[in-house]
Amino acid sequence: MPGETEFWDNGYLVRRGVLEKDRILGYRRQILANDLAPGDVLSSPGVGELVTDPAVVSLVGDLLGETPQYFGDSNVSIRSTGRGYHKDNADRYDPSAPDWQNSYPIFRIGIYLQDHHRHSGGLNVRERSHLVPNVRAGRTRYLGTEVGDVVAWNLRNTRSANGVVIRPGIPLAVSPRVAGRLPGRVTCQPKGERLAVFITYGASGAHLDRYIDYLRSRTYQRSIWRDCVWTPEARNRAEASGLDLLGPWSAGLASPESFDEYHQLSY
Ligand SMILES: O=C(O)CCC(=O)C(=O)O
Repeated sequence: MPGETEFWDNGYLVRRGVLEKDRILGYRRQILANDLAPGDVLSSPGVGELVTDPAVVSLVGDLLGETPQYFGDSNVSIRSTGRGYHKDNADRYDPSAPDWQNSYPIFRIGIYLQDHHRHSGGLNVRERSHLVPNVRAGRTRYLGTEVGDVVAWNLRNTRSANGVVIRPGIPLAVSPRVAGRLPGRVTCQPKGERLAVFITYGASGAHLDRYIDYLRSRTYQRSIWRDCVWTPEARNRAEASGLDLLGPWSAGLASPESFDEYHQLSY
């Protein structure tokens, strides 16, 4: 198995202090000023630099053990309040489906633009849940990230947004349902608006082909792809950091049908 054993065993990894705090706080200001282009993250000047960042791409390349592929699956999450255990791979609950036949080299990077070590709102992950095709298994862990940290998780991993830290600063690894019932007076409030950048990378191969086919079937992703504009400068940055760029929309998006909700592809 390529890359860090911890990542492939647990299904996620937190790498501390990968990015400069001041730079991340600058992106935070950019997002709060609503200075974002439509499309994926790479289409935005400024924060789009995260997609091609040499430290991020190098971390991803180490975990994959080969050249990372980027295909326009990324977004800036602004003030999300949702919770709920979920996976994001193509075949989430079907053990016989292709996604579960061997290791799954597609994962997402999460960069949280505020503190979640002493403040609620961090990511909850279920340990080793990338090995089970349901969202019920795996011990829940709260990831108390700080500004500058980078989280990587396998897309088969089960997770939930908006975890909680209780007073005076103790992370609480509880289910989304319990988290949602805790009275505000016992929890540490989030530090300002909850902002995060999510970027998906993968290794070339059948899993990635299927994941991209799955994305073609999702309405939200087709609309992101329609608005993608990758400047020559962004492409040069990708090349310099060793990232391959794919443009799945160039093969056309008119068919097949697209869905608003999760829908498993046939196989
Ligand atoms: O908002 C979050 O922290 C979780 C997002 C997530 O699960 C994802 O983008 O895959």
